[in-house]
Amino acid sequence: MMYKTYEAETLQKALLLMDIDYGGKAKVISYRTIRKGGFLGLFGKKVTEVTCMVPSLSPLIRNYSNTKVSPSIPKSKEEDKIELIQKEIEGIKEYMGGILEEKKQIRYPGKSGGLYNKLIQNDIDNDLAERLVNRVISEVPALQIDNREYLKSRLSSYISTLIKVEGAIQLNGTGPKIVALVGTTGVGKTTTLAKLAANFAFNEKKKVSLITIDTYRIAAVEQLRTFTEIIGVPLKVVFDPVEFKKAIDESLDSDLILIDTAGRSQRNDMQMQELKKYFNGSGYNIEKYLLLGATTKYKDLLNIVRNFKKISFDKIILTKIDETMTMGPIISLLTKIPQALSYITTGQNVPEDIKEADAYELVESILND
Ligand SMILES: Nc1nc2c(ncn2[C@@H]2O[C@H](COP(=O)(O)OP(=O)(O)OP(=O)(O)O)[C@@H](O)[C@H]2O)c(=O)[nH]1
Ligand SMILES: [Mg+2]
Repeated sequence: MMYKTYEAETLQKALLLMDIDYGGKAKVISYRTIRKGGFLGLFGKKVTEVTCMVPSLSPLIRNYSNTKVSPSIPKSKEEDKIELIQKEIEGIKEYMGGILEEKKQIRYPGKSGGLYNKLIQNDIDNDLAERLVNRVISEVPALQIDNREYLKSRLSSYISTLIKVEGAIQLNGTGPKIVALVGTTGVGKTTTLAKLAANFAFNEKKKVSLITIDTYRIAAVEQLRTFTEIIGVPLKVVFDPVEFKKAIDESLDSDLILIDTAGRSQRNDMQMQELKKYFNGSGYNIEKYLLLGATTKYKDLLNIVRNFKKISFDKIILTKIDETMTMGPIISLLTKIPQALSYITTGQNVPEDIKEADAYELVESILND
């Protein structure tokens, strides 16, 4: 017998992972829910850790498990058949890949086919990838068509002209800057707000005030209250648009007023109207930052943006880039909208996991080998 630990967002998922590997042969010894990342135990991601006792070699170990199969276990007929089918599928894939490759070589001369592939591998929208590569081909001198570095630099500067990237929140100098974070549930609004508050208060030595209109979950409000007490920043919790306006009125001596909002489902029109009432009813000029998760699919990003247009957001913050390898979906989106990307969040740690967006870095992340 050996001990093994499984980690997942929920107990159910952790048990499922265990079951996939050991199919009922494992015995749970203990489990606990912990927070990873965050700030002094606040804002971290909840994960469940299950420790179990497992047989030293499981008869149920499958190919998709990370555990290695011992070569000494004899294969059954079924396993032989599966192996044969897998080999056939691999053969078909290779054949189809060859045909596609040949087609692309014809469509994209020289090294431009390779760059097109790179864009597609990084989940750049197909139409956009074609448009970008065709544009590069049309402008590149014939002698340079086999020069990958040259093509790459042309492509990189072309993409950079299509996307808008701006740096940090610009304070007004006179009077407070008012910034609200909006977005779908769980995208990272409160965590990002905490990062911004701590950075402006400590690094920039600015007077920061926080207002939250997310009063749906008591635990979330309490977490924010504890955080603001630790960093010495005032927090106002408001329940309606009248209180909201009053809270801003009372914070006008701040350099920066940060507003946390409740997660909005991208399909719920009522929630969007409610948010609008708060913002428009206040009479103040509020800069609205829409948070988008880096792991969100391109189509979903388009839908979220379409819905949040109703509150006419001003800028984008991209969250959780540490959870994905590809920046294609967000770059594709940024070529389609007028709003600029301002920050990128890179993890759960408050306040360090946030940085100003950089167009060059963003484009390089999809073109680099
Ligand atoms: N990996 C990673 N996790 C993050 C990042 N930002 C936030 N999170 C995690 O995402 C989860 C949700 O974050 P919140 O800040 O509560 O999200 P929210 O948008 O305020 O959620 P609601 O208020 O419920 O709508 C938490 O577990 C955070 O630790 C990030 O940049 N990377
Ligand atoms: Mg929140």
